[in-house]
Amino acid sequence: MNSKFYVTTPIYYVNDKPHIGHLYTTTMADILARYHRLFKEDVFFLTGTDEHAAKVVEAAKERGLTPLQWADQNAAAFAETFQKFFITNNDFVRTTQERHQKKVQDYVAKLMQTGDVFSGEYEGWYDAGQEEYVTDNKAKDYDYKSPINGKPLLRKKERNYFFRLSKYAPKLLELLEKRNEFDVQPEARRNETINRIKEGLNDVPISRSGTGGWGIPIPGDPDQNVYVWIDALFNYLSIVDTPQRRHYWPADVHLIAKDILWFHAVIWPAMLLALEEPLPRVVYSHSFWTSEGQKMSKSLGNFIDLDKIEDYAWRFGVDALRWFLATNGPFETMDSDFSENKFIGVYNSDLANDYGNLLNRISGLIGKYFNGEVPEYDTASPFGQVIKETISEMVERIPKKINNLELQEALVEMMRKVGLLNSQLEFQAPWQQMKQDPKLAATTLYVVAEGLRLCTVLLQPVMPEKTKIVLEVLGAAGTGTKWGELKSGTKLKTHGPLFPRFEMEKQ
Ligand code: ME8
Repeated sequence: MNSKFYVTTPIYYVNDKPHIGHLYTTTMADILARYHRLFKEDVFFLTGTDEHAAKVVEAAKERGLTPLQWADQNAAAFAETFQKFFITNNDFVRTTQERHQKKVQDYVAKLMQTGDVFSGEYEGWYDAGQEEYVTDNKAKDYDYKSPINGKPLLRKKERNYFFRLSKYAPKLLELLEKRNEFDVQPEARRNETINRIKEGLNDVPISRSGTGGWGIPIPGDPDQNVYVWIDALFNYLSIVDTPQRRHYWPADVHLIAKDILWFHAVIWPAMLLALEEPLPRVVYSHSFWTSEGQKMSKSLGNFIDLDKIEDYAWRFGVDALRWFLATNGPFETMDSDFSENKFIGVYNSDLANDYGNLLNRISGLIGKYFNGEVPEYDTASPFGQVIKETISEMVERIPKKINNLELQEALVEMMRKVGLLNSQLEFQAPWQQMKQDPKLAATTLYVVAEGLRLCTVLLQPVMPEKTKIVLEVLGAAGTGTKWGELKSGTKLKTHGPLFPRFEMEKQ
């Protein structure tokens, strides 16, 4: 078997339906998974829902439902949304599933045995909305209010089980310096993590009491439940901790956003060290979408919720939305703004004018001058050789970029090549060449069509639906990444406009 690739997304809270942020991380993970499948790797892609939060109990109560009924509805909304957006996850974990709960109890029991989990008492400032204690210094900075929802922080004292996080600080620092076993990316997030560890790590509570039975009981102490964050982090391991799937561990990429860096870059690897498990190779933490220039918020009315996402997909197609998210999203350390104008701009320039138009022109010209059949190609043609070289170089570079998680750069490069093919077509002007040298015109059209095919093969992970159409038009379904797989003599299929230009007036 080829090498394996295991990619995860955060598991999302089920207190509400999915929004653009959830779809974004999951789409990026899907694109990575699809690339690794294209490169013939054994891929496992996991997403799912985090269900034992106290806010699920509250939201369910407001609606007269049990927590599980409410979780069922929203978990289904996540799963259905992901299907609609062509997400190819191999499994969907729900933390209320028995397969997960049992494993979590095993892991906690093991840590109790080794002494890395111990019983104690904790007092501190608690942010109930985030289900998180904040340090005394932070609480003061926040003026004893939640930075997320503005509600007062609670002074809370509880008997808890603690995880001996402090013990693992030196090892974590060493690993983060070495970067060959475990890494946090991008660089700015790694530095942030290192600085935070250097400030000193306290042992952390990993259980809660008084959750009304909603959660996973601590083994041997049913009054206490496993803290929802610890429960959730374990999903990455629990779901592959079976004889058939064990080989996928450790994860190759945990894709998350910056809001949950602490848990993934510090707590999680320390727990894995305590369990004597190998660590994930990379925790990749992207930034945030804002909307129409502001932080997304329901009260501001700029929240990109499921209805809005579906509206975009309906007007422009799922592939167009995937393309926009993938190329204009906050994958690096800067936040990105989602605005309708920007979306339409990207749609028209990349998809209508560049990609869709190239297919139109190629099929139109081959239709007009070569009876719709892919013409013969003179391999000695200098123009052909130049195009072959640039496209082949791109084909070689893309897997490296994908492996290095330079996803946006890879996609931008592909679309630039599509642009180059368009301008070369214009420059070569096969409609003129036809008059003097039809063989030259044939080569021009073959070479540009083959370039389009190769770009399309590599664009499949981002736009699975439209690229399928393009490959079918070119009679090249199932072809690979070698130059020359487009067969002369193939009859092109007819097609409608791939991405019709969107005129603002049409709205
Ligand atoms: O934190 N821009 O779940 P969650 C980009 N259950 N991505 C965004 C975003 C935005 N504006 N808003 C959310 C939790 N996200 C826990 C995780 S994992 C063991 C437990 C995405 O429903 C991003 O991936 O609040 C972020 O990390 C995640 O949704 C948080 O989802």
